[in-house]
Amino acid sequence: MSRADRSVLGWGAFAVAIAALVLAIFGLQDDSSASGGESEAGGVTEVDVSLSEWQIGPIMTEIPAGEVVLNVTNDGTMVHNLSIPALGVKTADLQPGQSEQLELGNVTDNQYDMLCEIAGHAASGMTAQLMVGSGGDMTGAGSMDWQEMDRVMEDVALEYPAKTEGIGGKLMEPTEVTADGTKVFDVTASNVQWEVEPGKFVDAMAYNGVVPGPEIHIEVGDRIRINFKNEMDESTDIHFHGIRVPNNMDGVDPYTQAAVAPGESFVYEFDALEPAVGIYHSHHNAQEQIPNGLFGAFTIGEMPIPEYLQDKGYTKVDKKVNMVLNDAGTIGLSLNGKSFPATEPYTLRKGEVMMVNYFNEGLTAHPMHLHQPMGWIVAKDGQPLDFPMPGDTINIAPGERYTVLYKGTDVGVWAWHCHILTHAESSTGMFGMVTAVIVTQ
Ligand SMILES: [Cu+2]
Repeated sequence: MSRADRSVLGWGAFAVAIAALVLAIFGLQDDSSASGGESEAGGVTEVDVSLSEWQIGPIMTEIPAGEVVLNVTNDGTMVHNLSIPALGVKTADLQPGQSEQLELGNVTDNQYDMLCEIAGHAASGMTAQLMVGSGGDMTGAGSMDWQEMDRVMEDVALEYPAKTEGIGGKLMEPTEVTADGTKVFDVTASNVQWEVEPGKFVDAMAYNGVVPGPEIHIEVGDRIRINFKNEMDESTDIHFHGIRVPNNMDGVDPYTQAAVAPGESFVYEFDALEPAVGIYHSHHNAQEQIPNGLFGAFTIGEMPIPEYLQDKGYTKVDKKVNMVLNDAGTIGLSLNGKSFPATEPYTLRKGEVMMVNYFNEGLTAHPMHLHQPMGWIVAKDGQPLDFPMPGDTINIAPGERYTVLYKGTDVGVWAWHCHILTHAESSTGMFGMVTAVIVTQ
């Protein structure tokens, strides 16, 4: 978004509008921080902890310093565990219905993070805090009164849109178009420090240094060559998800090619046969490499506007947005590699149409909700729909792509967020998968 766009409302009005949003969504707070199932016997504090999809309850527990035992039960339907990294303790992987007593020993004043270590579960909401002794007074929401909570929330909201280093997903220009018309792109995977939210740099893996990797866009009939280089400290490869390619270009080592070892290169080359809304990503140690940043939009041609919507005034696309969802790895809950308040706002004038390609590169589904305007799904996984389907909340599973049209209708700053609330808003304000669409006159 340009500075000119940002000045449309002015920073002051923008901040006020966002602060109003905070209040509007305030009613969604849960009260699961209430402590329960905690007892002291013979100087040992016992706390009941319940694991389920996707939470650890209670989300916050305040206890005195001293000997602590957690009675951990898996009340969910999947395997979970409970880990407190700062104390170096962890239960076994518990089957549904199974329990374990976790002895923490003599615990001193502090605030301890608890989480499920099964891949993706913490990012999906399985985190909680143990506030021991005066540790509860350090930053804990549990000790906040409502005025303090409002103030903390407003502080975060006023930071939006916060500036961070690095913007991913911009359109990539070919480095060369050869005499026979082949479009050549250079893609390099490397380990980078990526600023997910203000001041929070994480160890990420990135294509051409950014998360998401730059968008590759070509037309049907184009021939593409990708000179891929691996500068990371582990092997990788590229799979073209949702793109029709010959089998030996499918990027599934060791079947369709050898893994691209650190320092090595591989050339992907194929013809664009069909329109597509796809994504290029790793297919090697993917549960880490993809959530840590190895993904980028890959689009071929254009998705058409169905006649039904053309009759309703959706005559052309004024703005195109790729929205890549993520929830795991070092990057965590994010939209296009950034967490609120560092997510990018989008502007539309009344009557303008925005085409959004949603991509989910995370480990769990995300129901993306734009307060207004209503969305119309015009393509699923790059296949155009003859008749669009409405959706103010659109559930996008891992690997899925939805192409959605939104037309600026009512002026305002409209929140745009994942509706799994543990991905969007807590007692310390909005975070993670939250941004906004600003509709102006
Ligand atoms: Cu979500």
